[in-house]
Amino acid sequence: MNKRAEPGAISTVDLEQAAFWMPFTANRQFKKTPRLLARAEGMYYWTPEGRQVLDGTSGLWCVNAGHCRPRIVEAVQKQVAQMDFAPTFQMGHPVAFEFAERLARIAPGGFSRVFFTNSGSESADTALKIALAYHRARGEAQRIRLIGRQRGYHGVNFGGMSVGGIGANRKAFGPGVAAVDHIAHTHDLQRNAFSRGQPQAGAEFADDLERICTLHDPSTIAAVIVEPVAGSAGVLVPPQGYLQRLREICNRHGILLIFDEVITGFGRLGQPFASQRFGVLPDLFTTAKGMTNGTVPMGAVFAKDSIYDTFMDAPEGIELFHGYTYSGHPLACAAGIATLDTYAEEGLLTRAGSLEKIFEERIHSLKGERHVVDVRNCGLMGAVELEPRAGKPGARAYETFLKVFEAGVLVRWTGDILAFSPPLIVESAQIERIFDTVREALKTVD
Ligand code: PXG
Ligand code: PLP
Repeated sequence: MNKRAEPGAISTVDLEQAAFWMPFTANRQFKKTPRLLARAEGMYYWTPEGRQVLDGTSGLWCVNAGHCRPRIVEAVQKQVAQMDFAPTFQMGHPVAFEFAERLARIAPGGFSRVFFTNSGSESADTALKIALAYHRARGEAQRIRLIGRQRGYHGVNFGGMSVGGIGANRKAFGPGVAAVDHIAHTHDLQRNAFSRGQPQAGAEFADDLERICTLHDPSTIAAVIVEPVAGSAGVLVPPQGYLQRLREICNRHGILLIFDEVITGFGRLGQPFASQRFGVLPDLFTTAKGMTNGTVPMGAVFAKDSIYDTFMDAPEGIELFHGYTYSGHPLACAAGIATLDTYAEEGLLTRAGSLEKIFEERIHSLKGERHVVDVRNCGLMGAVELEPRAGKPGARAYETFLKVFEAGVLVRWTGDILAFSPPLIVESAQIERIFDTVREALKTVD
């Protein structure tokens, strides 16, 4: 930006020349008609002009306890003044050890090891690398194939992009990592439109993994990575029995199952993790986002004890040649501990369970509104899918998103889908307001 303005008072002229190359954004379009957020507290944002906006998306699926929670703010302030940074390669600091212990305590039994990263993307790449190195450590170095799922999102780094299944995120970037394949997604509007919670039909989508096993020889497959509920692709809830079946097939062939819990982790589905809600345990799972309530970037991979133990069975020395400068960053760990305290004090890791029925009633009340071809929900995650406008995919939902924002509610737009994931502190009147605002907007969108 050429001119320095007061914070929050950036003019449109400045923005059109802005240095900030924005992520996943139509830069030129945005910079002509920007939407800025300048302040946040609890369930709300405020624009630089002081307009209040109800947060229906937890920022970007991450601010699970609501914004600027005092305990977290204070913990970060205190930590930055005490020790800004310390290495975790061949050195350590107490707050990283403490946070890992606290995380292991809320994880499913048998997941007592935590590897720190700085984002969901890094968590995905870390989990894939642990899976490959694990098989190698056990003398199965031929297991090199990584299997993702159509419409999956595992971040934007090379590994996660490669197992990801959203075409637009891949097509500009070449072939990605070698030896990757994808199983079918589970979205089936014909059989499952307007399902409440887990759809009834479709456990057999898991059998697509058998097809891949036949194609490649299962003894060459290292891991399968899926989101328990797909988020980015528009809240695709697993059909009843699907995850169980995927687990069985992985067991049969010695394939590791990785759950990507970057969105589903930390209470989104009414339990700390989706594996606990669905009663299906993976071998590794990835997290980020809600781990620090979005305040300081951080992610983690949780490993089953037997996986960690396999690495520790090797001769003494560095067991895993992997890590980030900022793995276990003190500010992030301090934010994370205070986040877990806030979750515990307010019962937020299970609160989605008690709100789920209200959320389900309100979101499904949009059935029958113009353009709505599906409504789906699980925990405090939901989506409304619109009929695409002929020849203009995504345009109708984008216009709806803009109108909803103008009416003071932030929701998430992705293709022809609007997605909802409010902070877990949301009250029922606010849930009502989110969906009433969408209903009004839909009345005015062609
Ligand atoms: N895995 C999953 C399942 C995710 O949802 C990532 C990995 C990557 O995390 P990072 O922290 O590297 O962004 C994610 C992130 C959207 C949207 O439009 C979703 C995400 C991020 C940004 C936007 O729904 N998910
Ligand atoms: N590139 C260079 C030149 C580096 O020295 C490092 C880390 O030392 C990295 C990339 C990786 O950075 P990070 O550890 O923050 O992921």
